[in-house]
Amino acid sequence: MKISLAKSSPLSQVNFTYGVATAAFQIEGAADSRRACIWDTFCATPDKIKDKSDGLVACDHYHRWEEDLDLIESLEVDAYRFSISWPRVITLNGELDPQGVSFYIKLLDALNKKNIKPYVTLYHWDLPQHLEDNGGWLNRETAYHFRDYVELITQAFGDRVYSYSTLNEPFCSAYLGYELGIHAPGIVGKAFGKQAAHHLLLAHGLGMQALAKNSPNTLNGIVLNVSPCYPKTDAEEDIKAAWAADQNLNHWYVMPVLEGKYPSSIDTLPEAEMPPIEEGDMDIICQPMDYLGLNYYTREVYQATGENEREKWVDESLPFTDMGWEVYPQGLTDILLQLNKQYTLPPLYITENGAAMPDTYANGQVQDTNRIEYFQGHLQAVSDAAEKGVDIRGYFAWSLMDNFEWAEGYEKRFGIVYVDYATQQRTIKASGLAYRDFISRRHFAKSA
Ligand code: IFM
Repeated sequence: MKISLAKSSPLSQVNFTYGVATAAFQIEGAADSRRACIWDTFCATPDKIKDKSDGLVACDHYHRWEEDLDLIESLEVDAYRFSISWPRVITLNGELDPQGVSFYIKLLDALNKKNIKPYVTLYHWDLPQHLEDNGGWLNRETAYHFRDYVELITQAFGDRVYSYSTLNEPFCSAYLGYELGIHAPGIVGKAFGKQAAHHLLLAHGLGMQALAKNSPNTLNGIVLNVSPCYPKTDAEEDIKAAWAADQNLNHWYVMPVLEGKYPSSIDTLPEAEMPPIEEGDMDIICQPMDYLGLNYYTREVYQATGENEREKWVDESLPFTDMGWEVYPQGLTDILLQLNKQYTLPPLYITENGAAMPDTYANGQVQDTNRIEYFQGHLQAVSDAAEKGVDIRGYFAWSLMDNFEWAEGYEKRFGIVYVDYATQQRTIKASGLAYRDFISRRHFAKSA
C-alpha cells in the first residue's frame, strides 16, 4: 500500500519539509549518565505506569545514536525533530554538563553532515527532579531556570540547529501532570493545572527572548497539541460544553502566545483557580514566533452532563488506534481552518501526527497497513487545509521508532520503525517504507 497525494498538492512540493520526531526521555535511556527527572520518579512510584516500566534503558538511543541516524537517513526525510534532556545538559548548580552537551553536539554535527535539518525541542516533559523538589512548574522560578538553561544551551550549540521549539505540549505538562496527576509529577488539583500552565507559558516567553538574543537565525517557536472540539448534538448545552473544552485545550495556549491574553473563558474560573498572572507576564508570553508547531492525533466530541460539566463521547463506528483514539483526519483539516480563521498565524508545522497500532512482527516484517492508512488520511487532511490557504510548511511523523509511551509504558507502539526491546533491533515497518517512498517520489519529481 502506498501513500500518495496529488502532484499539485502544496505538500507535494519539494520545499515542503518532511521529518520524523522523537523525545529524549522516550528513547535515550542511559539514565545513569544524567541527573534524575520527574519521569524517573513517577516511573518508580507504584501503579503509575501500566506495564511497570521506566526510561532507564528505553531504546538505548544514547548508545545507538549513530545506527539510529543511519536509519533516519535511510528514510530520506528532510528533518529530524528530537528533544534535549534538560537534566542531561545542566548540572544541579545550573552549569553546562560537558558530557551531556557533547552527546547532542555529536548528534547535531552528524545530522548536519547528512543534510538532515535538526528541529530541537528544548522541553519535552522531563523536568529535572531537583527543580520539582522546589515546586516544579507550580513555582514561578522554574520559568527562569528554563530561561537560564536556554541561554546556556543555545550558546553551546552555536549554529548547529535549524529550528528550536521552547516547549512540547504545555497542555499535557500542566493538565495531565499537575491537574489530573496521570503524568509526572502526578499532582492533582484544578488550580494547580492553571498555575503550572501559566508558568510554562512564562517559560516559553522567556525562552523565546533568549532564543531571539542567542539564536536569531534559527526558526524559533512552540509546539502545541490541538484537537477540534465538537458538540455531540445541536443542543445548546452540548455546544457550550464543546466551547468550554475548546477554550481549555486549544485557546488557553494558542491565544496567550499569539495575542498575549487568555481566552474569555478565564472569566468563568472561580477565584481559586485563576492563574497567578503578574504584571508584564502576558507581554513576556507573547513573543514574535517564526512558526507554530501543532501536534494532532484525534478529535474530541463533548456532551453536557450538568451545569458546567461535560464528558467525552466517541463514535463507535469509527476506526480506533491502539490508544483508543478515534481515527478522524477531517478533524485536522477542521482545526487548521478554525485556527487560521481566528488568528493571524505564523507559518505552521505539523510537528507530530501518527498512531499507535497493535503491530505484529513476523518474518522480519511489520505489515502495519492501518498506520499507512492513518498517514494517508492525515496527510490528505493537511493538504486540504493547505489548499484552502493555510500556510503549512512541514509534517513530522510521530514517531521515528517505538518508544516509552509515558503512562502507557512500552505496550503502545507509535513507531514507523519497530523496536524489539529485548535485543534493541530496529526494523522499518511497512509504514516507514511507505513514508520513505512517498517522500522520495517527491524528491524524484524535483530532479525529473
Ligand atoms: O508520545 C507522545 C509524545 O511524547 C507527545 N505527543 C503525543 C505522543 C503520543 O501520545
